[in-house]
Amino acid sequence: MIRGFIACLVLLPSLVMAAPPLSFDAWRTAFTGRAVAVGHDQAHVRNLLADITPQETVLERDRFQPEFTRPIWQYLDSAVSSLRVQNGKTALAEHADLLTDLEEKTGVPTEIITAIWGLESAYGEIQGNFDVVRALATLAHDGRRRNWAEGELLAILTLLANNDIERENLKGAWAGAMGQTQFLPSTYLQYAVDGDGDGRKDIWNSKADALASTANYLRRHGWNQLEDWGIEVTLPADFAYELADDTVLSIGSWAVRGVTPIQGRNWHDNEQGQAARLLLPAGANGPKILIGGNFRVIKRYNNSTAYALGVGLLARALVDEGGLVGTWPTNMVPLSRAQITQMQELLQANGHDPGGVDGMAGPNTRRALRAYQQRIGLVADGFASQQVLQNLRLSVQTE
Ligand SMILES: [Ca+2]
Repeated sequence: MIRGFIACLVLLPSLVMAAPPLSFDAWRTAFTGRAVAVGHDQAHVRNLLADITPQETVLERDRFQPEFTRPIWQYLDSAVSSLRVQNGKTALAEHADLLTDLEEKTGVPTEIITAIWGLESAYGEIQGNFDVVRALATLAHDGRRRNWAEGELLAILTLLANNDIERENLKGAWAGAMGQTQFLPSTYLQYAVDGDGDGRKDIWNSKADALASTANYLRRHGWNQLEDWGIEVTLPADFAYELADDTVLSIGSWAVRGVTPIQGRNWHDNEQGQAARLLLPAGANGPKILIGGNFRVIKRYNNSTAYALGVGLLARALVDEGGLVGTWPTNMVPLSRAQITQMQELLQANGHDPGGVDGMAGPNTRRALRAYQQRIGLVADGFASQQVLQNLRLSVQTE
């Protein structure tokens, strides 16, 4: 908490400079005009925003940038905690008929639907108590994400006009994710379905609606029932690590390069033609997983590798399939934002483009790291470690 507080203080000068140029009333008037211009009823828009005031808590959450990102193994400890597994097994058993029916209709396994339910809302128990209209109006007025937040408010106007839910039930998380599925309003409009057949799509109060909506979302984003989300593998000692992350190959081609399923099983014939990437969530010293299209589908729910891995591993735990065999390098000290920023600057100085300097080790930074590691003869796993930062610092000093 203290560290977060200091980070906020440090950020304050830039926030003051970025202060919204509009008063809240001026924004409300301008937005009402924009909503009416795209066909919404003026009285409805005015009524929706009549008693709304900005909410400071929402802005604090939006501006919070922790100095340290939690290592993926710590995230997974929480995502696949014994409590979440236990509650998930109970939920899976309790709603077996419903979930089996959804799997037959959509091809999405019962345990994947359940795992997403567990991570999004603790199986419906934690949906968020923010008034979604107020939260989105706050973000729209603030301006940093105005277009996005206004688009979500327009979706809410449509949702209310459709009589899908009462205004007072529009509760969710601080950034507008709603109900047991944690759908944004625009996602709701596109993907929510009526699972229990009562004519309404109530992702807040109806488990049948919520689970059917999640299954529908995954199916519509291309879930392939013939493939697993990921297969843990071992790599040969001389493996070309620069193939990690970006390169898509058939599993047959990975096999030719010595990539082998864990525990010595052979590749199945039906796996050979599947397209897959190699995921190294903690670099060469952590578990290695071939991921296919379904991993990408899970990331459409929440664009985070840790989240998708959490869903996949929780799903396996729910049906007692066991976790990863590879161990996490838990003794590694994660890089701070400041260190990642310095690493990105040093990559630039070495002629490798990290795609901007933002203190976050994203895909472009990992790609630049792999190129740098390959050039100087390190294992090119693209993992942002203290060791590679040290190498970069030395490379500058010696030039
Ligand atoms: Ca319903």
